[in-house]
Amino acid sequence: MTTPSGEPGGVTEAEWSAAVEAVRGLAPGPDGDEIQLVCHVNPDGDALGSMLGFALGMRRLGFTRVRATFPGEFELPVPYQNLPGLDLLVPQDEAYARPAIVLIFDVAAVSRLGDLRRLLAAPCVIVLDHHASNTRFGGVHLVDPRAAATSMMVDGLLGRLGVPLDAQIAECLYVALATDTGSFKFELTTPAVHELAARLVATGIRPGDISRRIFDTRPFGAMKLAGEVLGRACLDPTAAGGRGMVWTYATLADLDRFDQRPYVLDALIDPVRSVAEADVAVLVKQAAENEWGVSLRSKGAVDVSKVAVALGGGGHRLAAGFTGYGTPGEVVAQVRALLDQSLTFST
Ligand SMILES: [Mn+2]
Repeated sequence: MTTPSGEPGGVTEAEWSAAVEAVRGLAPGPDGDEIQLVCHVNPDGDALGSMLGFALGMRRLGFTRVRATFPGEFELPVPYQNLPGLDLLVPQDEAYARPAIVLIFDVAAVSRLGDLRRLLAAPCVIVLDHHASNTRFGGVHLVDPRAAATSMMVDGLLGRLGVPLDAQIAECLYVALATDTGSFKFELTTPAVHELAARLVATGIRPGDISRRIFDTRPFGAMKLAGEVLGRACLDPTAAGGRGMVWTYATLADLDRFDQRPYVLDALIDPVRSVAEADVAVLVKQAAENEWGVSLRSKGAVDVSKVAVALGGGGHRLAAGFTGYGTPGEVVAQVRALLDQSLTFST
């Protein structure tokens, strides 16, 4: 048996069986067990797509008491406002009080659950994730750091539960897979990723329409905002032992000036990380006064998950994040100080 990454290891057969048996032990129907799904704060395409795809799968199995939620303000980025299964999504204060089972999607650490960490008291907690920094909280761990997206773990579990992929489930899982692989460009884009994508597309979903909606549609103001944020980028060629770092920042005042929501900033890490003169790219996004959400990317010389974990966050070797405090300059200085210690090879 292989894992979703297509290689042996990762998730054991005992863990898959524990998850399957936990779900099969639940009572379906309108008087059945309450099933609570949760993903991380500020949910991205993988978190939402994986969670909603699984929620729809549970409905197909006859479970009617299924709710999905995430911590914090109940606001979805515009590109995800057409996902199938959104009727199963509720604000965090409408999550079940005492669900029989909790399934957690794309969450590497309890800090990403906010007030919903109370759900960890449920009798059964299953964690589906692919972050190398996963702290192995919860009861059953379907965690494979070599999987490109949490949606691959969802596909593995739905398959073992006998749920066929239909177009609605497939659209959710495709959005998850396409966003976490950067449209099938990142290093974990394995044969298993394309094999799953092939099965998803075979259900009749339209990848062109989905990609246009998710990746290639933004308000005019978002484009103008991007111009300003990219225009103030700084290049530090001596950082990371001479491999270089490029960084920029965006404030809440920037968002206000162009009347934009925070999600429009997420895509800006891509032009920043394309800079040839820098291995490391940093995007510092204001969350509150003196509080910043920091995105880190590496081309390979630096393990940015080490930097993120050292600063209280997490992620993957080439893509990670953390919450920073102070001014953008102070936050970037903290990153810079850790970069030399996080080089993955030296020349
Ligand atoms: Mn993910």
